[in-house]
Amino acid sequence: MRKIVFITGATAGFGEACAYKFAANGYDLILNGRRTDRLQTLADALEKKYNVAVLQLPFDVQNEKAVFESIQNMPADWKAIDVLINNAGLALGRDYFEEGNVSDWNTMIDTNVKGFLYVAKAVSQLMVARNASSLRQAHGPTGHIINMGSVAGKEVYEKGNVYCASKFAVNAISEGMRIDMLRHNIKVTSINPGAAETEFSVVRFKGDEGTAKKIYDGLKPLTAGDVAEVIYFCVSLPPHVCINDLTITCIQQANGIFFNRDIKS
Ligand code: NDP
Ligand code: 8X3
Repeated sequence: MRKIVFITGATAGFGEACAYKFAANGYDLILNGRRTDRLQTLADALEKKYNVAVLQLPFDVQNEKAVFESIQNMPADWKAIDVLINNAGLALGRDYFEEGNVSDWNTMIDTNVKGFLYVAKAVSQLMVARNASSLRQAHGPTGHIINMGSVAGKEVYEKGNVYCASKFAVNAISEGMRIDMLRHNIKVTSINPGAAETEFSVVRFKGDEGTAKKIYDGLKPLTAGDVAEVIYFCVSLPPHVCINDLTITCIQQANGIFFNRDIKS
């Protein structure tokens, strides 16, 4: 039976690693991001290597109209989405609150909270519509939504203020979705990674690669592949089992605040 995964933020980091992991396991893929050149390169590579079908769906998750229109206008045979990986997001800046940049705050809230909500709503509506089919119900859950949280959504750290708030919001929305999706037989899993070396810190520090690298000083951080493995594990469990909330860090990180940077593991 055909399986479809929809991944936002697939042009880098966790999203790209998930695209490879799910393609390797036979999923057809709907891939989103803003950088269309990267989407094209990724789609070509996945189609060639794994013989899967890829639908490129470029949009900015901040653009409400683009999100809803793009998802509603997908070809009908792509609307039977099994898994949503609601991953697109970013941090911008790491400043004391009173020195924070309001434009950075707006972008983080518009992307990590509002964009995240638009995608979750548009895709969950499609999953709920499928739930009306008794044929699908006979095959177990009618959808699995993976929301990308963070350790930053579990504890607030110094200079994390608004980014942490956006991930606390993801956490609260995941809890709410999980309750409201119960009656639709849809799983909701919140994944909360700690430090992982992707493009995340380069974006956060606006291209300052030196500062971005310092974040991982003395650490062997998570890789995007580590996170993709865990996400795939959550999705591949039996139909009646749901991991609701999962925090994953490297061995040198206890939570959003405490690290042991002395050991090179
Ligand atoms: P990357 O910067 O490597 O990737 C971010 C992805 O999000 C890119 O594909 C980017 O694509 C996409 N994206 C960003 N803004 C938008 C937008 N407005 N519309 C559509 N796509 C967008 O970071 P990560 O892979 O590390 O981060 C992915 C998620 O994981 C984020 O939500 C982040 O907050 C979270 N996270 C990251 C951790 C880390 O330490 N790396 C730890 C915990 C959570 P494009 O630019 O092409 O649009
Ligand atoms: C990304 C992890 O610790 O930089 O969400 O906030 S952290």
